[in-house]
Amino acid sequence: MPSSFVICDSDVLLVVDIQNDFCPGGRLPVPRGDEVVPVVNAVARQFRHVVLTQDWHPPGHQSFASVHPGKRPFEVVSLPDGPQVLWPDHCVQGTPGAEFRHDLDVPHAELVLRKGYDPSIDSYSAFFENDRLTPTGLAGYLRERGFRRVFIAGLAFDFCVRYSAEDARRAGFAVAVVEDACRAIDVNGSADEARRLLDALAVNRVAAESLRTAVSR
Ligand code: VGL
Ligand code: ZN
Repeated sequence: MPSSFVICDSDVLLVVDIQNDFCPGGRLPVPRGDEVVPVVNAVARQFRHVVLTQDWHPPGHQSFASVHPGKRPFEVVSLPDGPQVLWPDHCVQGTPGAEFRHDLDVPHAELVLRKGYDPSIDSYSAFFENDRLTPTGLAGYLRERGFRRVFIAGLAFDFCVRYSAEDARRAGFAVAVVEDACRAIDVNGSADEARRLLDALAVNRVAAESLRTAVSR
């Protein structure tokens, strides 16, 4: 694995779900999730091309424990598309919790991709809903723009970052996760599992300080 990465114009940074509900004080707080914001802001300045994702659920989404009688958040149920961790209500469309963190500062982001809007299915990955079949259109967008490498940062490392990295790899992109620009929820060992899986898929796990910008820009 290279020890530093020179960022070029065919690279894109995917910033995953830096939203109020995933930060302390939110409905599904990722421990120390707010700490990634300054790191992400600095990393994003090294990229010409940035895409932001936004978890964007309708009220009463199937992933919410509140719609499953007798179930509590973080319990796992079996849904038609497989096991589903039940979450507290979060990132409900149009609510303050679904807004980007106030200190996220990436004005040059070129696309905001919303996901999780189908009431009947969750969408951890920015590329596919959790049936792993229904595309969001992001792979086509990135290909059409000519990007070859996808760097990923944000929340949560063990869910939306992990699944997005996996699908980006399967879609044929080279992928690196900027690990210190991510934080994990860590339910039932999910953070370790995510690290193992990314290694198995040859997804680079890199540190923010190992990124360099090509001097020509
Ligand atoms: C996420 C759980 C539920 C995430 C989104 O952004 O990782 N996790 N919805
Ligand atoms: Zn969600």
